Amino acid sequence: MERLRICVVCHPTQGGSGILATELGKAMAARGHQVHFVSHTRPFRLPDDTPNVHFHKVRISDYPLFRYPPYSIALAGKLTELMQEQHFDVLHIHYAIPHAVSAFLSHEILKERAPKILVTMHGTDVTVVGAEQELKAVTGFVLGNCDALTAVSEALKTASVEVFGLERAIDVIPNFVDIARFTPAKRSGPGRRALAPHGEPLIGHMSNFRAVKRVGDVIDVFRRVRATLPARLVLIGDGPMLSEARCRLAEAGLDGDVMETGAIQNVEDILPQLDVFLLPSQTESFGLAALEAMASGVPCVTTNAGGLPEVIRDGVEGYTRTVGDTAAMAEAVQAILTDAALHERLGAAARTRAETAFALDKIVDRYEAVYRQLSAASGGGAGPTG
Ligand code: GMT
Repeated sequence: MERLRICVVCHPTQGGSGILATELGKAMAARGHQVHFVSHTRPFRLPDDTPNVHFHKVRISDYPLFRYPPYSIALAGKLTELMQEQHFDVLHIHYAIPHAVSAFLSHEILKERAPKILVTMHGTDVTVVGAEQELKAVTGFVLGNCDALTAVSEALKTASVEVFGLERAIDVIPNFVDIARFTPAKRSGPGRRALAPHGEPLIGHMSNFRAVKRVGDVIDVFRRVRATLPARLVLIGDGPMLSEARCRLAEAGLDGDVMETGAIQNVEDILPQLDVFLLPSQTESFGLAALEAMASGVPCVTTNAGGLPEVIRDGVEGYTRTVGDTAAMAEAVQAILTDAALHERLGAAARTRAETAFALDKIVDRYEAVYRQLSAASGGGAGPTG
């Protein structure tokens, strides 16, 4: 099959949209396609030496007149320049804001010389930021006018129609996980002892520690569980709410029972050591972090917000509870930690669900099919223009 030239735009930070974009790009590169990432910083999970992968940095003006550097315009300029020199078959935009606007602008400049644009909506680009009054009209316009549009869950598709009034095809392509990399086989005695020297049960949370993750609820659930059990908390990642979480843990006298990993690359070594994964988010279009825990054989306790119930079925692979109901979430965590048979059943079901519904190859096939359709629709690539 013909190799594709794919241009990917994403946020490079530890957020799920950037991680999904990076893992998808790497998977496409492993299939022999040429993948060009464009962002202001090299994406978090993108090693320097990946074959078939290229990184293009967007430089941002720091002219003192600008209180807010014009990143959207710089990105549009970079895309315009790249599309003129490269033979891209498709431009894949992850997270609508501001990337889809920049892509639209560069497409307007180059017209038929530009490749077709696929936009993948990830979550708060629709449910939080995209819904802000100042951003809504422009975001809705570009989502309505890109060549193909995908959402990572049915819940996000529904939200995008409600927020923007979209009347167009939206394909739901769920997120995926590499089930060879995230696996219960990596659970080990030394790995667990490094986190729980006295063999205590391990409760974990992984996120970019933004307000939407309700990190305070992670602490409150942990506090409730600790009132009856000698558990330890593992916090994976970094972000604005982490310092507040530390204060809350210290106030509760639990700061000695916590292990912080910071923003690490090898989360696949930590997740399998956990006994429960906690994700009490206010809103979550999908919950990629929970899926990585599930593939690692770890039962999840989450809220039932957004697309989480499409990933974790209540009582099957874990438990989903109402946003803010920390008492119910703590009860679910305690049940899992005190009943070995339940823990084993939920953990095995979580792994099976990751394998059957969200394994990398099947989902990457679906994106590749969209890329090929778009490439064919633009005549098999926009071609270098010189
Ligand atoms: O929407 C966001 O908050 C940004 C994004 C990110 O970069 O962290 O997260 C979203 O995209 C992930 C990948 O598709 C999903 O797994 C997350 O559920 C989603 N976050 C939210 O909806 C809060």
